[in-house]
Amino acid sequence: MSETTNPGFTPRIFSGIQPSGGLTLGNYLGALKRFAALQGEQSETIYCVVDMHAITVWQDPEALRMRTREAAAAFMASGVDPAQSVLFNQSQVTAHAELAWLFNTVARVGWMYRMTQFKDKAGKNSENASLGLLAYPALMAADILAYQATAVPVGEDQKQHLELTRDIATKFNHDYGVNHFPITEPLIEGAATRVMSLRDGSKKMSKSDPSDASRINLTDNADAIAQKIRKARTDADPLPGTVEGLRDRPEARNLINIFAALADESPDQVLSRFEGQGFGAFKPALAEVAVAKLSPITAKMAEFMDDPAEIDRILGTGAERAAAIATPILDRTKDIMGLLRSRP
Ligand code: AQP
Repeated sequence: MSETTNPGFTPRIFSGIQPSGGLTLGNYLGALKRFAALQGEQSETIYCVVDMHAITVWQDPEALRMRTREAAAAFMASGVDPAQSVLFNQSQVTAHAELAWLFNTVARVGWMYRMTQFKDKAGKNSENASLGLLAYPALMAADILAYQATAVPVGEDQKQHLELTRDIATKFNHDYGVNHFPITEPLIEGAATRVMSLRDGSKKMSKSDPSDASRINLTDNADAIAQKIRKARTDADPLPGTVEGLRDRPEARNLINIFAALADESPDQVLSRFEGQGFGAFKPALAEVAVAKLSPITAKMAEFMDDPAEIDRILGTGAERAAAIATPILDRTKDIMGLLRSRP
């Protein structure tokens, strides 16, 4: 797909996750699970713990370092192999910040104010939000375009930011009369591209939601997973036979989608098995499949976390490899823009 959309560009996949809290089932199904699946296909895969995005909202420094390692552990426990993919944390490759500045001069202020994530996170007091929170999508565009990535696997919530990345690439190419940046394709696939909160079917499951009961963390043990699913908000009706019957039942639809994504089935296949049954029967089955899929990941994450020095080494080596790809692309961007480079 990316070859036809972006002729002349090496097929390359980039994606990242913020270490702004412990990772959730939403991060797993919307992103991590697919990162591993995309390895070894025709494209190069580059995966990043985006710690500079996390600091757009205040983070405790020691906790941020620990969560950066924990996110890297989650990537590897989900099947990302640092020998096959480039795995690193964003702040170790300075090209991201430099390119983000260049993109701050290309992107328009109005584009940033339209981003729903900014509106949600800044809330009513947006004047008091960090400037970084507003400019976040320019850094995200830099993350992607520093590698001239042709495709980005993400959850549904990141679609608007991806469109802005495409707008920045288009405007840059147009303003400077070049074909320097590809028009990156979003890869939003699977039954659970938008996992919702277990407490409110209209809100996405999020690592920074104040309610721990709203999400399943990748570090939760089997009892915690089963308890959160037992307490998940639902309705009193039995399950229908097809997804059309879930149209006005967001909480029920969410649990069916989660089951389908975990079991690698379609939502209709899941419903055909549970048609006519209530949540008293469905929830224990969901808890079982969730524990079966997530427990091995949780256990592997803990093993990686037993050796933080090794995680640091892997991220450092990954950063070297990432910088080797990004630096020439950044240099060429500076040349195109007329920024003098004469440092030996
Ligand atoms: N609920 C979700 N369903 C499907 N995919 C999701 N992703 C996040 N939440 C869900 C996907 O995970 C990747 C990494 O996201 P992120 O951590 O960079 O930022 P986010 O989307 O803002 O995630 P959170 O958990 O909501 O973080 P906080 O609470 O810090 O804002 C992305 O591909 C995203 O689509």
